[in-house]
Amino acid sequence: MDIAKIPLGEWVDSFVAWLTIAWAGFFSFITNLIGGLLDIITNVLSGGPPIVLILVLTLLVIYTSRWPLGIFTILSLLLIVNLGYWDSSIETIAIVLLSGLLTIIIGIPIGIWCAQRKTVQRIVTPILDFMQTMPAFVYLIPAILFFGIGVVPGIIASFIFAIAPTIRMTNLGIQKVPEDLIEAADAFGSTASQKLFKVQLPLATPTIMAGVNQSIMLALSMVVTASLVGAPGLGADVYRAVSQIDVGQGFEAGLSIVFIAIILDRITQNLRNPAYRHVIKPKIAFSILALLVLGTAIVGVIADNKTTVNKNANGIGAQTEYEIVGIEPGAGLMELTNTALEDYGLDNWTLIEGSSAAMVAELQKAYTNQEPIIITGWSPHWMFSSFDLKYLKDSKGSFGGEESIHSIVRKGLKQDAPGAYSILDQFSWEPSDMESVMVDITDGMEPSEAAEKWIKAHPDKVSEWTNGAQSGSGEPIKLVFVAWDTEIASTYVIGKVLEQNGYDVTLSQVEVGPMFAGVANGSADGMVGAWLPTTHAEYYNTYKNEVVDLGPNLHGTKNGLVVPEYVDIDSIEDLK
Ligand code: PBE
Repeated sequence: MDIAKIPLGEWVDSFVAWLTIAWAGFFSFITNLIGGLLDIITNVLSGGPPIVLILVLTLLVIYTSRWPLGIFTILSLLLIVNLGYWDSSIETIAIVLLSGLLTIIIGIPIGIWCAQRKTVQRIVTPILDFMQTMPAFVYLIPAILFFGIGVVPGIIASFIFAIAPTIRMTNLGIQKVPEDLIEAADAFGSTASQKLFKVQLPLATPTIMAGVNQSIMLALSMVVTASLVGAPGLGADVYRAVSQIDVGQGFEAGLSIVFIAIILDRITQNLRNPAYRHVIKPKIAFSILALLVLGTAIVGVIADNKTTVNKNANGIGAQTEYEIVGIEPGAGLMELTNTALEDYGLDNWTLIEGSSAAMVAELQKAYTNQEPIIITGWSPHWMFSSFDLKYLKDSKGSFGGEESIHSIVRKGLKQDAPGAYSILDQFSWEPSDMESVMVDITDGMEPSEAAEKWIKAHPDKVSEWTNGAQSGSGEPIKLVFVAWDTEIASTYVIGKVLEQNGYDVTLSQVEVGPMFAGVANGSADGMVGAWLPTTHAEYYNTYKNEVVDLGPNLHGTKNGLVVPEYVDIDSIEDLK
């Protein structure tokens, strides 16, 4: 069949590009609004010492769901504090509460509208189906472009993913109100709004609350996904654990999520019919809670205003909100940046965890608007040829000096596939080679095409790598890599070369820790992305006895903090 591919992806790209520019004002309004609301919620939750919130939550659980669950609540929350996940938990609860609040504010009215108008329901239902089945990851991509990286795109994506049950259940609840009650209301001459607020909504409340409960649980299930674009909290802890293959941390953070899920689930399930409503009237109990929340919020806002006055409003810190845009939590560069923050005494700065792709998107966005931004950067990288950028001077040498990238293979590869082993061993090229592949990929070429193009243009180099290597006869070779632009380029090139020499090559994209661990335990045959001696020192030291280090395939890399030329600071010291 020779029908040209429908450029659906390109259409979506240009639509999103147009939205990003045309609606920039709207998006930054939403970003500030959601960011501001989240700050308030976080301040309320962390207003006092942890024990205060623990007691309040415990009382709330006892009141709504009886004392046995109260005991569970206090014990599980104390365990979270003990394990050191309290701050992350607060961040997570705040994110979930805010997403929940948004689904209520927006979802219930839409649900009511659906119940009242069949046409609306007919339009909304397929949209909801679409929103729920489209993998939630996909929302993250435009969300980064619209709302930048950090917590806001995470909240928006969670909200889109979570809103459906609230809308559906509101609609259902209202439609299920018995016909005779509606007729009676009509017979007494009630207006439409009297009917809605006095008959339909009260009768539908249990169903609506079931929807809200589900929405909140869905929002909680999004926390790990949201951390890929920089949302903090327990989700980020889990992501970091995966990235560094830290089983213990993964379990602890995961367990904390489970505890929070149970607590939030029970509270929202029983909110309407508290177990001890006969002891204390719900009105009184919830008024006390509301006063407490309001009081803390007001005190928090006042205290917040006082502290911001002290900050230098025009400095680079204030302009970037003291945020450095980072990459994958397990990357060596992240570790180096944390060391640098310590070395230079920059403890009021936050390093945002996310991914290389999210970092580049954020850079692109800031660059277009000529806004100040600080990123964690490395070379070789195409971003230096696409944008005017500079490294911040690192007088204390926290980022180490020039490094090399090593090829590392599993033990036993030499015996099993000697040809592949010697090709990987002889693989070596220059930063400029790597850059030309990277540039083609960023310009829209498929990585495998770009690799092929480079191989065709550099037959002498390639023949040095394959020199004397015996050809394979279809043996499988599995290379692992992390989705850094550098490693995408090198892995595809060497993968193609191995393929052309008779091997059946699979490339598999993983996180940093798994890349090393995979080669060490033999589930992968090799990788060409170990930055040494500094960047990946920790992983290298953990696994060096279980792998074969074939030495450098490229010299002259660099890591550091990077800003656009138009940002007028020159060294890391200037961040003080
Ligand atoms: N990097 C690129 C990696 C190594 C390759 C600098 C992002 C890291 O920090 O681990």
